[in-house]
Amino acid sequence: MKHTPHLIHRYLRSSKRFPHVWCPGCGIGILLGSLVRAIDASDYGKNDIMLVSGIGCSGRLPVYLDFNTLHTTHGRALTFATGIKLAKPHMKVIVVMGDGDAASIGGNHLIHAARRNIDITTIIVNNQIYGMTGGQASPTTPFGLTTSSSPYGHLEHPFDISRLVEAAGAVFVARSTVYHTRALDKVIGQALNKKGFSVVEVISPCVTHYGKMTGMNSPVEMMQWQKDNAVPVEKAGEMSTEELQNKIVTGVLVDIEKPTFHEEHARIGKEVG
Ligand SMILES: Cc1ncc(C[n+]2csc(CCOP(=O)(O)OP(=O)(O)O)c2C)c(N)n1
Ligand code: SF4
Repeated sequence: MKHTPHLIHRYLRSSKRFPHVWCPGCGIGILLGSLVRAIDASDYGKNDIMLVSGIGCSGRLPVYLDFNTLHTTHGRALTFATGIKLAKPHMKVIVVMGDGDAASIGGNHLIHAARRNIDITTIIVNNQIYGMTGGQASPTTPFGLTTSSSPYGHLEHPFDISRLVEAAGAVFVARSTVYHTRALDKVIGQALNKKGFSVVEVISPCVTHYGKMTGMNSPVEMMQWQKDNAVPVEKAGEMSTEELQNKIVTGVLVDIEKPTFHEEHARIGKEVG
């Protein structure tokens, strides 16, 4: 790690933006720590980074971090980020979204950014619920769960976000929980160093809504749930579909090479002059 002043002073807008809005026991602050450590360990300086978010509890994250930041509209973070990357290709563009932001209203942008293989690192904070607006079902909410918007049980089946972006063409896909913090630091670092569309799905506890609705009434219980149910991808390969029910498969799920949008664009530019 570089010899820098303490990370809090170096990367947080401590004097301007705190106290933060997150509930006690929320996982988003742990992710913030992982992101800062991964950036600090990388070759990117503060001014190389453009951090973009939409709206939601997770969307608040760039508000607290002292990079070039943009807090955009719900579901549209990737569209702003794509524009920034096209205008400033030298910048490291990082997007942070909630599962609703990324896979519901922003789902179309997510799959097309992956298909396009634009060089953006996307962090999706999957707490399996709409946190900010009071616990409505999202595209990752389990079937049958009672939520604010499904008082008789959720009628829809959830997306597997990592598999969705893999199918759409992302070149790097990893999943971690916030409980496994060191592993999370590592996969974020790997995603930052990957050229092309990289995604880290972060399983994060929303204690206030998801915890309440699933009967996990404390941050400790939610952390225990992550600890007990995470299965490294290598081990998952030896398990049956039944054994993997309700498990969280973690680690690097996809790591492939493919030309990025910019590389193809530059190639055509040379060819046509
Ligand atoms: C266009 C638009 N539609 C709806 C909303 C209301 N809204 C704000 S945040 C949010 C969902 C938040 O859930 P998620 O994206 O999963 O993030 P979390 O709060 O759980 O981190 C919604 C529906 C909005 N702000 N803008
Ligand atoms: S509502 Fe949920 S996701 Fe939002 S800050 Fe509170 S615990 Fe975190």
